[in-house]
Amino acid sequence: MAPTLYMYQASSSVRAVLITAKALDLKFNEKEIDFLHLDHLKPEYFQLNPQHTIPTLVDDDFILWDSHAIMIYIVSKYAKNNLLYPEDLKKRAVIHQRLYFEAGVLSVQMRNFAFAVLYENKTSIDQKDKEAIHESYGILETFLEGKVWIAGDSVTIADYSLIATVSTLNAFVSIDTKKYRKLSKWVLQCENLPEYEVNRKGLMEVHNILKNKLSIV
Ligand SMILES: N[C@@H](CCC(=O)N[C@@H](CS)C(=O)NCC(=O)O)C(=O)O
Repeated sequence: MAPTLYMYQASSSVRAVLITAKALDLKFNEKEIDFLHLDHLKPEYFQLNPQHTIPTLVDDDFILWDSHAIMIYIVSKYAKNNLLYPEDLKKRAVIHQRLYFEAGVLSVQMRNFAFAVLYENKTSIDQKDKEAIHESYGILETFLEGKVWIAGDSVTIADYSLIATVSTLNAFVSIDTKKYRKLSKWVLQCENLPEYEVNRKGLMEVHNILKNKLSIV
């Protein structure tokens, strides 16, 4: 039976998992959670995931949340080869470092401004939030030093995780294409991947949701 994914298209964490699944040709039984109406805070969802984050995966009797953990799980279980998540110790270590950067830095920066706009009625992105995002763009630029993709010379789940968030941040705090040439090129490369297609709908959704509240976009 196909695994079930509890999801909300606009979420970058969800989109990272959807891009990975698309690359694996894996179909989910998709269950949309109405995030804006706080369905993720309902008792039924708490029972599934006490941390009440989206996405959550249910594969038979196995329940897993956190996009990074889900991506590693589906790639380990369903990939026909190890290209997206190489077994080589050092390659894998770099992928993990990039995933932790997404989890611990980038997605926190995105959450800071998105929540301020959604729940604190801010109509512009705070200067300090913008500066933090620009600093992250600079760090991502260094990740790409001497590399074609974010963790090496071929596409991995680190690209999928990061592009879902970077594409969202870029819609609100533009990447300076002259300053961050490698990063800009990498974004284009990702956009040209066939699996990137599934990022577009949710990206448009989050853009529309936040754009209506922001006076500057
Ligand atoms: N590290 C988690 C973050 C997931 C996350 O925070 N998702 C947001 C939606 S984009 C969420 O569920 N927020 C609701 C909450 O934290 O209550 C992941 O990668 O899955």
